Amino acid sequence: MSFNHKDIEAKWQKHWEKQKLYNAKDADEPKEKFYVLVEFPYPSGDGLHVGHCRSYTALDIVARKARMDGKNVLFPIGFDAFGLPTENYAIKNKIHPREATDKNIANFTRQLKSVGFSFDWSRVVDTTDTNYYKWTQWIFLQFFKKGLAYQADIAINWCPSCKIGLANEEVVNGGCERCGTTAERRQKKQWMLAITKYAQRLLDDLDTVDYLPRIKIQQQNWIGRSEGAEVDFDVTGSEKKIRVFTTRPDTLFGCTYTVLSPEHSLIEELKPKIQNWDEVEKYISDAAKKSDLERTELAKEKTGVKLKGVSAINPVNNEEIPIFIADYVLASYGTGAIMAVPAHDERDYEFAEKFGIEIRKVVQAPEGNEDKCFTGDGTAFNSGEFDGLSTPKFKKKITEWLEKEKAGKGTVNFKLRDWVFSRQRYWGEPIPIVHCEKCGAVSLEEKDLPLTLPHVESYEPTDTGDSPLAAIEDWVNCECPKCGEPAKRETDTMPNWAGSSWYFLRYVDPQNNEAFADSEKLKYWTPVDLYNGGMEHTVLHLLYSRFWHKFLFDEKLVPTTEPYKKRISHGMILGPDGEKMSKSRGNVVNPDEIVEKFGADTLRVYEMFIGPFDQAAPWSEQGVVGVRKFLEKVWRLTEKEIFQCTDDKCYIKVSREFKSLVHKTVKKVTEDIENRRFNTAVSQLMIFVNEASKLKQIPQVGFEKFLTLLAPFVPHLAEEIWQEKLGKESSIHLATWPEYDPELAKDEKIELVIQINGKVRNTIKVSADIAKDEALKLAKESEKIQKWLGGNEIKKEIFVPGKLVNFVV
Ligand code: ANZ
Ligand code: ZN
Repeated sequence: MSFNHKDIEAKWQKHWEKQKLYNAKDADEPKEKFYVLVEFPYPSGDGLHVGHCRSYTALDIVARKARMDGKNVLFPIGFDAFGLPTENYAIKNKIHPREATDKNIANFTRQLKSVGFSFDWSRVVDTTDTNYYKWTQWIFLQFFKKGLAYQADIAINWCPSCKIGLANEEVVNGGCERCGTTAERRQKKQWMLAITKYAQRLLDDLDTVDYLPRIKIQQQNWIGRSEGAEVDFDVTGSEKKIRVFTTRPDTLFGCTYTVLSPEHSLIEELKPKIQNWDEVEKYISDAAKKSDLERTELAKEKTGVKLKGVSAINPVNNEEIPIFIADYVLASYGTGAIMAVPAHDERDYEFAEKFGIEIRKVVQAPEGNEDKCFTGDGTAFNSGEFDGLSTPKFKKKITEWLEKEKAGKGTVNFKLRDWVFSRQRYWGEPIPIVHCEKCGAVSLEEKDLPLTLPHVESYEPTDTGDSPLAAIEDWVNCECPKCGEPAKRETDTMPNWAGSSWYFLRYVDPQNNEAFADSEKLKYWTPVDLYNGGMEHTVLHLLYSRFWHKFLFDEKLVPTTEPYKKRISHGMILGPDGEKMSKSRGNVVNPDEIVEKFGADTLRVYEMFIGPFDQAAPWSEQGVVGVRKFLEKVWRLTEKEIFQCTDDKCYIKVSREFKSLVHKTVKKVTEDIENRRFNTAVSQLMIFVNEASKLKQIPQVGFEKFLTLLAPFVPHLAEEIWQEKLGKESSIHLATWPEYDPELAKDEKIELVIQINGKVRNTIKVSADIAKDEALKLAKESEKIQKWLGGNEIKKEIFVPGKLVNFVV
């Protein structure tokens, strides 16, 4: 007998929606709040991805359990709908991006509902809704008022194919993140957000949040803090100085040349003195064509040109040294100039070898660790009065000396750059600024927000690099809000990352017209307690939204310094071939088909069972079938006699082991959900069902506990059994999470024997039902076994459950 998933799922989805079962209560609720957040999807034309379902199911389980634990849960959803894919789709299919977005959102909504996620649908946000982006624009104006949104004429990364400026974060391996075309450099006037002003706090406050270690590390590396010094080198026959940034001021005595980046402004200033200007000019124009990545790659052959007719003076020994321009020095980092120390820096070493420049050692490696280019810490020599100092001590001393001599100072540098906030495209939030000849860049008044996107006929990007908005004269031409004279609107729009930088705040109070959210509601709900999302968003969305949040905190508009208390990440679901799913590979699994054929409950359990939540896993149709069979087995349990009795004593009728299994299952599933081991929670539920299937009669107390554990994973089927088979009058999702007796849930321990080539070499105490992988792992890790193995390769691993492990070497 199989169950009819289509009827069951549709029936309960309708029922829950009517009951508003999953709507969060507002701030006056006495219950403890719990805010669970998933990254809202980009509603692309491709529809929901099984990868969305993995993340959403996992947090749905967490949210459902939290409700059963008695918490007031906020588990919202929305749509991050501005951006290029929709605009490109609209261009190609000749439909308005608004229309395309509405269509895609409707499709996503249908799909999300069909999987039975317990989202609070009364709080949906859509970043392209004027009631939403009004506040995105409003926040931008607060940045502008504080001078943190500013315009700059800068070299930006430009994708010649998408015809769009790219933030550094959007350039992957030198190419456009979306289409892969090699990014070029272009000078353009851009709106910028001063995220670098927050660099230190973004770094420091990582200590106050609970993020996965790999997420923290990625953010730290991206922010890239370097301590060092700036040192001024005089230029011969000139008033000008070359200011360099170095993390190794202790190597100053080994500096044998200096390098300016090809974009350095000093080059133009020194032009009258430079004797080989033609050569210099050619080198500069060649360098402009290369991306930063190409230029800094260690393996790349070093190139450069010596500036003939000028030299620099090393302040520590007054030595005259050559000045080069070379593209391995970037304009955008430090001061755009370096002091080169070939003996202790690899890139300088290569360069010096090629150009025949002196390589002078000044750091003695410890224990004669003789390398041709030693880059570590050591002891100074060839460094005058500083000889004998250790690297850290020398750094401190020389920095003091530089400050005393007014030849430099200690300083800190960050890799993080200000955020390029302009996009020359249509489908984004208009930047609410007017350009007036007299008053300059003037902000719209808050009462004039939202500044809505005008309807246009053509969204084609222009070759001039201007936004399509620039062509709509009656929109562009306006009055200056300050002086009333004719003025022009800003025609750039915001990047896709704008709307997602604060959406979690809007969920708290999505209909508010007076503020982006009510402050009492913010106080109750924020910060987000648990946030899950893709690793690919660690340095973009996650850092941007932390930055906005800190700014809003400084403006006293949000109550916490950090937006998210805890951040976790899921692994990707790969195609059945083990490759990333993509249309071109033809290995995409459509969740609609799985829901249709096997049911949402099966899809959910399968995606949890597929493997450890944080690791990538390939799709397997066979696995889906297996999970469906498991659910049918659950269904068949209801055909047994489920006998009622009021207390635990009724287990006696069945067996004591079964009672213990119930308590063990409660313990395991509880702990596994808390630690996001969804796959092993499912395994335990399967063990329970296998055992229960062997019984003729099942005590209802145990069965009910099992059903409540099952409910977050299998919400529809559990509800059907709960209400229709057990005759309960209210939803299982309002039931209380079961408790367990620790005594009964205790694992039985056994002595696991570990053999090598059949000889007993050790025993370890483990739980009786230890799984193979775990047993092998513990066996290998045991010290005695490591000794016996002595690095020999294991040819075969044998596991006898509950008894022994044998390694054949
Ligand atoms: C002299 C020196 C000697 C350096 C030595 C290193 C080792 P991080 O740690 O990433 O901050 N540098 C400075 N500005 C640069 C630029 N615009 N483009 C390319 N390289 C630049 O790196 C700082 C080091 O990178 C600096 O310290 C400088 O080289 C180089 F034994 O100065 B160092
Ligand atoms: Zn004006």
